[in-house]
This record gives sequence, structure tokens and C-alpha cells, in this order.
Amino acid sequence: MAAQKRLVVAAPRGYCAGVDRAVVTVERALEVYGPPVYVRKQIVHNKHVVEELEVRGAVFVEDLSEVPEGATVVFSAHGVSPAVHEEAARRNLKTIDATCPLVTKVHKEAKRFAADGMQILLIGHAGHEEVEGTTGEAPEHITLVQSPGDARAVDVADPSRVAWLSQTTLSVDETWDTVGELRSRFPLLVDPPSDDICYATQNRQSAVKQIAPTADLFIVVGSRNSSNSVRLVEVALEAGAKAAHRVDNAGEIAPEWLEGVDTVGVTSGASVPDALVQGVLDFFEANGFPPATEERLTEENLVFALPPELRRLA
Ligand code: 0CM
Ligand code: SF4
Repeated sequence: MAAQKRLVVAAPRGYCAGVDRAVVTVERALEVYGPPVYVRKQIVHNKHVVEELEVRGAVFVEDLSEVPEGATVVFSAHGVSPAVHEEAARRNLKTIDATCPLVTKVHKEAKRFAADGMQILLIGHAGHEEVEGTTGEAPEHITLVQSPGDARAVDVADPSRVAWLSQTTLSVDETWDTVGELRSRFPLLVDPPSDDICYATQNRQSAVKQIAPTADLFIVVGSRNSSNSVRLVEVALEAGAKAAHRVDNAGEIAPEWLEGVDTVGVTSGASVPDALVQGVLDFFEANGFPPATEERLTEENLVFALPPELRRLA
């Protein structure tokens, strides 16, 4: 007899407080100023969110030089370095800063450690916008550490004057491995005042770990450049899922992934609208799976106020 099929959707999943705030910020800016509203980089790392805002009149640019003098520009949830703020001021741009407050918190920690003369080992991924923004706060004090292997090799000027910080969207377990390596080399290593990996990243990973041990297949909805979404695929595999794949939407699920699969887990990254997850659940139901059951780790009630530039206008 064939085993019973199961479709399990993780909670919390999808939008976090910082993403919701950033997306609403662009929507409000479009209402208040009318299109075009310029946005430096993707407001959040999700292809569908960006495409929908483009239809409504948002113009995404890679560099401030693409924004006309005097226009309004929104800074993305991942944060910007002080040099970007300075360039915007020089070019008379009106800025709305949608940096997530939990990223701003890491910027402040970096500034404080730098002011105390510490060398900061920033755990994160090269080229990620959040890492570029945080590093820009104190470039001469910050050294990037991308992995436990990097931690075993990194050179510091004075082992008694080192602190660590991290990107908000990393794997919790890998980050602790990296910190463990650092601490074994530098016993006086100073911790951040509070967790840098944010509540949303932690909750989504923990929720996946509850489901993954029994999953034959895990589907993570999220875009390729979304760090927290990509980490969920790794977490699912490490926690025992037999296979795990990231997709932008249900259309990217390959039929052969379903062969011999009885239990499917589904989740989504912090930048993913829930309609895309619903599309994935509908796909599995159309392919012989029962309606999904939700496994909830915890409730999330955090809401951030909109950026002050918009609140003033309101
Ligand atoms: O940092 P990451 O690549 O995961 O960004 P995202 O836009 O997918 O998710 C939310 C955030 C932040 C900061
Ligand atoms: Fe903020 Fe975390 Fe969401 Fe990033 S993933 S926007 S740090 S709440």
C-alpha cells in the first residue's frame, strides 16, 4: 500500500517586519509623490515584489548616479553606507531610508566598536548589500569573515582588541561554528550586545528544522539573491530533508522532484509574499497531495513604524 501523502507548511514564514515596512514605504512614496519613485537597489531581494512595484512606477537603480538631480530615492531594507547618504546630499536627492531597524542596529554596533578602537570581525557574505553598508560605517576597522575556514585563517592586529558582528540573515548554526573558531583563537573576543541574526531569520530556520527530519522534499520559496531564503534550503538539508530546492514560484517546480515523495515541507524567505507560497501549495494539491497542515513554531507580532521622512508627510 502506498504511504499517506503529507503537505506541511512552516510558520513563521514569509514577510518579516522589516520587509513589510520597506515595501509599504515604496507604495506610500508612490502615493505621495507619484511615479517615478527611484529605489536604490532592490527594495527587498524578491523578483516578484520588485516587478510589481515597477508596474506601479518604481524605478530600481544600481547606483545613485542614475537618479536625476532633485528626485526622490528610497534606500533598500538592506541598508547603505554613510558614503551613499553623503552622495545623495551632494546631489540634492530627497531620500527615504527604508533600512530595516535591525540592520541599523548592527551599523550602530559597528560604529561603537570602531569608536572604542576595536577590530571588528564581520561575519557575512562578500558583495551582499547589507555587508557593504555595514562595512562602510568603519571600513578601516572591519574585516570580513565568510566561513569557519576564514575564521581559522584571519589575521588580527591585536588579539585582545577584537569583536565580532554579523549579517542579519545568516545560518544560525554556521555562524556559531564561525564564532567558535574565532573564540578558540581569540579568547578575549567581544560579542555583539545582542543577536545580530534577526528574529525573523532565526524563527524561519527553527520552523524548518521542526519539519525537515520527516520531509522527502522541502520547497523554499524565495529569490536567488535572497540570503535568508537560500539559507533555508541549507538548513532543511542539514536538518534531514532528503531533498530541498529554492524556487521563485510554483512554475519552477520540476515534476521529477515529486517522484517517490510522500512528505513535502514548504516555507518561504522573509522577502516573499504569501500568495507565492499559496501557489506552491495549490500545485501540490493539484498533484495528489492533501490540503496543507501548518506547523507553527511561534507567533510574530513585531511591527516597525514607517521611516520618519514618510511619517512627517502623513
Ligand atoms: O538579506 P537578504 O538577502 O536575506 O534579504 P531579503 O530582502 O531577501 O530579506 C529581507 C531582508 C533584509 C535586510
Ligand atoms: Fe529586518 Fe530581519 Fe527582515 Fe532583514 S530579515 S528586513 S533584518 S527583520
